[in-house]
Amino acid sequence: MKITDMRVHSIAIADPPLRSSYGLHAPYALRTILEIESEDGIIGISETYGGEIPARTLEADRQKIIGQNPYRLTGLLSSMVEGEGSGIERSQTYLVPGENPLDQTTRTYAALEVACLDLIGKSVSQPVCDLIGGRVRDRVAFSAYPFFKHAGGGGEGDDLREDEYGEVMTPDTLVREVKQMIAKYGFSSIKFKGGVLEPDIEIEAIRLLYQELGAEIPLRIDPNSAWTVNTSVRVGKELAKELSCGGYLEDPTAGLENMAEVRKRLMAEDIKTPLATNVVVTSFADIPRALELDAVQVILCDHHYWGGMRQVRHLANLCKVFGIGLSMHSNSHLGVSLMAMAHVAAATPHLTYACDTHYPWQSEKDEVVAGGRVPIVAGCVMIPDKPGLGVELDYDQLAKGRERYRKCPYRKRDDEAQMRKHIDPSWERILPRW
Ligand code: GKR
Ligand code: MG
Repeated sequence: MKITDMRVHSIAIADPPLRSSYGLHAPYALRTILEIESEDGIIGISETYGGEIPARTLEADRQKIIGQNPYRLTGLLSSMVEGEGSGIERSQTYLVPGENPLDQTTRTYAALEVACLDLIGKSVSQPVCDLIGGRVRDRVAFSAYPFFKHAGGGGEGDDLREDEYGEVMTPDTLVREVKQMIAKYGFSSIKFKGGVLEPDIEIEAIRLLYQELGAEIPLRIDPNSAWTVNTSVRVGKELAKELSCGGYLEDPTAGLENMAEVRKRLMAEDIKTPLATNVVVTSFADIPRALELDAVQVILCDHHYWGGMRQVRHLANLCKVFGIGLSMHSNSHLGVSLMAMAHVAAATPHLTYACDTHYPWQSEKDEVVAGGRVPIVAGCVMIPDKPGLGVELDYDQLAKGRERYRKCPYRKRDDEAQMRKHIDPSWERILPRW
């Protein structure tokens, strides 16, 4: 089989004004949809980070891709799989995911790998999860992902989306947001994006969630490195009960050494809440030091920047050997990414937590998957009995996404600039803030 064509689509999708320690989400999130087509007309697809650079980088590899055998392509390109650098320069501490040049090739490789696997799956009539090792589950659990947010549902001008959750800038409204998400999607664990308001307010939000939902719903909080070591230890102590029922404390502070210090001080108080990360461990090269320091007890994988689905399965094996938990990270995305996440999760035995997903924040109006949004039922995505990723593109919807991209002024994610534009002209991302 030979690849005869490749199409790279830059699209924009409406995104609500969500807050994190990085700043504020823009009215549109950017994504790239990749299609590769074989000589017999089968099309493999994938979705990755958006904007100018990811699309340009994929285009730059066109000559290496056209004419290749999709079974061999990722082997031929395997020098791209690790990206460059490690530690703080490679981490997501200072750069939002998808904007670090040091993992650009890893991300490009992952997008190509997923599209090749989809193409192969479609040509041999097998689901992707069964090509990468075989499924260990048919239903993949995801967690609710509540954010503090300003009023608005995303989009700009006459292209506004419905504001399903309204303004959410207090613990009470956050609980309301979570209950709405649970009622709609049936989630049975919660990852709360903190690092936005004073730590005491975020502590109150977690306590309220615990009080309202009970100990059966695991809770996680992720301030994206916004806290000092002392604040992280204080929050860890104050929320020892609430986070210990299957939850974790995700990236409370910046840097492996600081994470290790938080862990040491919590353990000294007999608080065993695991520390999780998608910020300080983003490549295999980060793992030895993280283990040596006992800085991290849960890694959030993400095939989009860990170098694809097969690298995530290697990561899972490594985590199992070293007694580290594995969860999954997410950024704003559509159904192609959701299905890829579900397939790799389905084929990963050592996945010890429900996966993150931003999917509830996106709107039907922007979905590019034929047939509309991928259902999340009882908090889970089902692996359909269909070949490849199990989804096809809706080309009308894709064209609308391209048109939105053409019209909008955004070409990369810059949450700090959005914060200054809409909320506070003097805002700067200060780490640690509290
Ligand atoms: O969407 O604002 C956001 C999140 O903060 C995202 O950028 C993070 O990558 O979801 C992420 C996380 O778990 O750190
Ligand atoms: Mg995180």
